Amino acid sequence: DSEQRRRWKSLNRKDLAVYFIMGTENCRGEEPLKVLEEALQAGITFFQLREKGERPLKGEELERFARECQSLCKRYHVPFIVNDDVELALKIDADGIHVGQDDTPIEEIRGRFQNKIIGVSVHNEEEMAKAVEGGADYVGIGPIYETKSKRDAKKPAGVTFLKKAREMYPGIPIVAIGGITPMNAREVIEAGADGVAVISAICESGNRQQTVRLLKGKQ
Ligand code: TZP
Ligand code: MG
Repeated sequence: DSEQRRRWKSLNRKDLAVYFIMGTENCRGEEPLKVLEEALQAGITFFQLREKGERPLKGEELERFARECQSLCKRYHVPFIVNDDVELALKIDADGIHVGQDDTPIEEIRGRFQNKIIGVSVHNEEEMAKAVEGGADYVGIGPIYETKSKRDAKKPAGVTFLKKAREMYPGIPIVAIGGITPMNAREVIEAGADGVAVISAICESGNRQQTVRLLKGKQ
């Protein structure tokens, strides 16, 4: 419907080109804010704070860190999205929230995120339909390839469902995730993704400028 279309329009599909996801556990001893700033300088177009793992920041510490990430993102005009944590996202006025299938259902959050971006992870047609009908602004599809960054990740799915999702929903912004690197980014874009969501490709890169450039499909 028209309301749906307006929301899709407000999120520019190009904005998803290089969607960086990070939490303190992904930075392997490097200063997380330095990793984020280098990624921003390199030209990431979207950022999601995903604080997980054995010793995640919590409470005030998490809030302080989230606000620091947020102000860096603001400086570079990059949307700042919070993974899972609805209350944190609202408290600090993040640009949006990303939820998986085991998180708060979209119907429960839509009303509280009227003017914010809602992303949903989907793995099949049924989840996709629910997300789109529920008002998701974009969907994440994956893991496409083998990933070591998500403990409970499903088996790599390849691009089959991604292609199908693009055919079924020509207008919805789609980001592909899971094991994406400069070597295989082209395959997922050709399959219909608007962009690539990565953790390790950027966190573990020795040259973030070059990695981001390559993820954008440039030489
Ligand atoms: N969801 C599906 S795969 C994944 C998430 C959060 C991890 C992606 O990390 P990487 O290092 O880019 O494979
Ligand atoms: Mg989740």
